[in-house]
Amino acid sequence: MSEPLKLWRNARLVTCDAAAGVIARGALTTRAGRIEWVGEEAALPAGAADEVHDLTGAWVTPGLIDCHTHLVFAGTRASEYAERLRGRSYEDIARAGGGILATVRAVRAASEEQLFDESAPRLAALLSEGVTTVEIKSGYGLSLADEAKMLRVARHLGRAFPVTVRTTLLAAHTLPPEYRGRADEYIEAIAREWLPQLCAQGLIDAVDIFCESIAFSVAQAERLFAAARAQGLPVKMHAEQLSNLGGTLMAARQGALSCDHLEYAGEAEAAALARAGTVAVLLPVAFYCLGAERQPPVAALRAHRAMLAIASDCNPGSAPGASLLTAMSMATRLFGLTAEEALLGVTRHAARALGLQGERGTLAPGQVADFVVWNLRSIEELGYWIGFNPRRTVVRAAEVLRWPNPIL
Ligand code: DI6
Ligand code: FE
Repeated sequence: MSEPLKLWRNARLVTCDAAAGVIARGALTTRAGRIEWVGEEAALPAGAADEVHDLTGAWVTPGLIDCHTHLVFAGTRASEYAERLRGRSYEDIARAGGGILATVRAVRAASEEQLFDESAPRLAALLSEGVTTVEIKSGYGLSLADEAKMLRVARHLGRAFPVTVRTTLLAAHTLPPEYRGRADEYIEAIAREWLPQLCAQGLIDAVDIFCESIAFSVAQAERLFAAARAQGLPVKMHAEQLSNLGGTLMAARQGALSCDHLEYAGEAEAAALARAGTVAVLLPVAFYCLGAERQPPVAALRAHRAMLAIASDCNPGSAPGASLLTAMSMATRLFGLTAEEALLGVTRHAARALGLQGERGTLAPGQVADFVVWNLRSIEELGYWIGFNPRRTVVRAAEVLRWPNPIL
């Protein structure tokens, strides 16, 4: 028996395909979890649907994509936040053995089950806002066993929740204490041993590195990227967050999927990202919580037509939060993005940042049928509400998720 044809009618579709692509009186059909047809309801192809959903004229967007999170972690770093409020810097705390290494100690001490239980509510919070795809990085294990543990938890979350999880190996997040003074050897261990083993276990979809004076150099990133390429894995970079080391220019040259943060990037980086089709991922929650002053070069990125994405960066240090809608609001208010840029930043461009543009991020025939029905009067309201959730219905692979969902 062939799969049922579902008709979703009476919708204001924001396809995010060409520009934002609004179809005021739209409809779409789905079959076997994919979109078959999208357009004006008046132009609907003839033929009876097996199931009809009247969306009552509501706004519909692609399922949201959070393309940069560190949401698997244990414990909190609220005491560091309090120290930063008193004036201590993020770098100073990191150099004194706190920061990322504080979370590494907590993650190493946690069982796989504890890690899952602590991380699940953060994922649930994102899902409740209409996130249907989320990237989750490792990077708080910093040993082969503990990185594998984090990645297994990420995969497990993807099976336990109605969401698509893409995992990223961020073993090169900071130097673990066992390798003090031996950063090149650490990168070599990841490149030669960890990457091939974790890849063979099906635990990684991409490779990331924190390129920064308190983390790793451009040359070390280049070495790691070569190893990723040898495994057929795409790369991305935490680049130019606290200073300009030149990571973005190298990553763009190597065709990275994305460069993320970018507060210290400038005109040259904007041009390089645009030329390479590397997505500029903006993380305004980290900017906000660090009390950062320097802004990513949004005007230059726009002028060069670089693709902009927005993500939550959910992590215990610089971005303690699990709200992509809040990140959208911050990207508009703090960084000056337009409502349309913000929407594309969590749909089409976020999909690109994960290499998923052929599957997700737009409402178009052939794409996975992940979409959100919103309680909104205008689509600008998406980057407008803070701490208020206008989600009505989430449809994942053409199935309606029921709320209250027992696992959300
Ligand atoms: N930049 C960030 O903002 C996060 N990682 C990174 O490289 C912060 C991670 C943390 O402080 O735990
Ligand atoms: Fe990050």
